[in-house]
Amino acid sequence: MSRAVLSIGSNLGDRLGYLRGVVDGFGDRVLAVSSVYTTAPWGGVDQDDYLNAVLLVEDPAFGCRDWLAAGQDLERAADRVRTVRWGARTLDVDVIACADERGEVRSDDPELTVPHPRAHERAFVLVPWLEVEPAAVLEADGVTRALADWIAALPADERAEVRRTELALVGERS
Ligand code: A4P
Ligand code: MG
Repeated sequence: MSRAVLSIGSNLGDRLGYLRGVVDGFGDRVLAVSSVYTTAPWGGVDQDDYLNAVLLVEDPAFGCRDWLAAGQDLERAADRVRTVRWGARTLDVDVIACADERGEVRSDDPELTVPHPRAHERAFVLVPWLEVEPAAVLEADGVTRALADWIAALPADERAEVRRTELALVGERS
């Protein structure tokens, strides 16, 4: 059994369609889906704005690595081509945090590092995550803080560049 927080993002092609493909792909495993946010690119590469969202997912038969593998399958299905680190992509699925029967998993394995080492610096992860799990906490560099406190610690302009949209990944789709 495991339960994970997934960050999904797209800034190339049918951005909304790729994000919906993740929700459809995970199907019954999806516990909660945030709003869709339009976000300025993070990481210093000149590229178009992203659409980002966060999913909470759970599966009785999955371990944490299964979320990474399933996310990578969905990235491939979205014709993702790996080029520049932090550069434009049709779909990115990142495992932000994962818990199994024994509790929160911590791993510094380069194949799957959880909690995600840069999540606490990324308003495009924290803001949608807060929406679906307001009581969540995140550990980074040995410090555990509530999501709202990590968000408050970010530069105001980075918070302002994460804007909620009326686009929906589930339910009524326009
Ligand atoms: N990997 C290790 N830990 C994890 C994890 N927790 N989740 C490994 C996902 N993957 C993890 O990833 C490289 C390797 O990371 C994989 O082999 C995996 O085993 P990748 O997806 O191949 O490469 P990448 O995504 O280009 O690099 P990276 O460092 O994962 O980039 P990020 O951190 O995903 O950043 N700006 C906005 N506004 N919105 C975005 O969504 N995304 C990025 C990508 C940059 N800027 C962005 C956004
Ligand atoms: Mg990635």
